[in-house]
Amino acid sequence: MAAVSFPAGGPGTPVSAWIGLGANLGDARAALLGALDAMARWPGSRLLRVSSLYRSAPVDAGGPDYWNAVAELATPLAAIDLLHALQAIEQAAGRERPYRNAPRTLDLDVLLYGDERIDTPELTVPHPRMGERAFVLQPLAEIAPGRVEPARLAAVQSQRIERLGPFWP
Ligand code: PH2
Ligand code: MG
Ligand code: MG
Repeated sequence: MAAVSFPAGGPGTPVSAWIGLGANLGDARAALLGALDAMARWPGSRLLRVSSLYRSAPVDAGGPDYWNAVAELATPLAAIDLLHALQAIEQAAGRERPYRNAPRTLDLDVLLYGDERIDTPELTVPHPRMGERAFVLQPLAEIAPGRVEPARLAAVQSQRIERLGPFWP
């Protein structure tokens, strides 16, 4: 049976989820802002913190530089419902998936969901590659330093990333 992912307090209890935002096609900054705006409007959910906006070199991917950020969302959604709601925002932003790690108008990843570990065919949390990516670790460390091991951050220092400054609200 598929693992369920209700927060520790039971269904409907808000849990802090950390969402990775990225885009490198079209107006990436506008796409990230639009996604934050959409999440902030979900009934019962609240954006608690949003990192600065970062510009980063593509990692394991081609195409133009990415715009990246990380947001902390308090949400009553179960993890799988959160994933589906994020996918709906990606779709509305014109997301296409021609091949793995293709340039994209918008990518929204569940990085962390409280302290839960989730391993299903559709969703793995913590995000399996987040520990190797400066474009995740640096913005995450900015808003949730306790969730990033300093050694991990040090290990990705060679990846090019530039902090552009605050962009939300
Ligand atoms: N996302 C990827 C692959 N590579 N590189 C950067 N800099 N930023 C991303 O958001 C990113 C990436 C797959 O989701
Ligand atoms: Mg991604
Ligand atoms: Mg994704």
